[in-house]
Amino acid sequence: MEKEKVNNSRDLYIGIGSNLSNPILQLNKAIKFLSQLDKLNDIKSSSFYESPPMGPSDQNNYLNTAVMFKSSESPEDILKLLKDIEFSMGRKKSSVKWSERIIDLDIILYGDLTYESEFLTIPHMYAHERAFVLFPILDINPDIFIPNKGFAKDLVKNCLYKNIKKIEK
Ligand code: PH2
Ligand code: MG
Ligand code: MG
Repeated sequence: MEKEKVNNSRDLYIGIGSNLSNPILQLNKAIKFLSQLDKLNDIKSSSFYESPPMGPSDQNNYLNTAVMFKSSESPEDILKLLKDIEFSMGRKKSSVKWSERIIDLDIILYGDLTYESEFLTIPHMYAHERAFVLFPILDINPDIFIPNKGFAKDLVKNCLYKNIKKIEK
């Protein structure tokens, strides 16, 4: 049983974003929460990046980062864990698409898995076209491949929202 679990483990990449209440603090807090989930393996994290908001422009710039750790949980269980962390960090529901948020935790990639349900699509539906997702995951793994899309290092050349800069953590 235990052996099966180990064999099933995949590299889980989570994208993290915030544009409210001291985003540097919020990203660090989210990384800490995620590190606590990952009891066995080291969590890898990327640099922090600042970019203008995609979506309504009457909101602050975003900070984005990504983490990677090995997991063998089901996609839906991971989604639930992420939602729980978002809730405990004070994320409020909004009816406005792409509105400001204290924390956003998205499953970007889960090894070579492709998964689709009513609630969740893996790889993340738009990861391949967003600089604020691609730059962080490339920091962690320059050879990262997005199933059905291509190598992130190639995708980043033609992606959207390229007005992005690395910042000090
Ligand atoms: N996330 C959004 C909406 N807009 N803009 C940037 N720059 N970075 C984000 O992570 C982001 C966004 C909703 O998830
Ligand atoms: Mg998001
Ligand atoms: Mg989200």
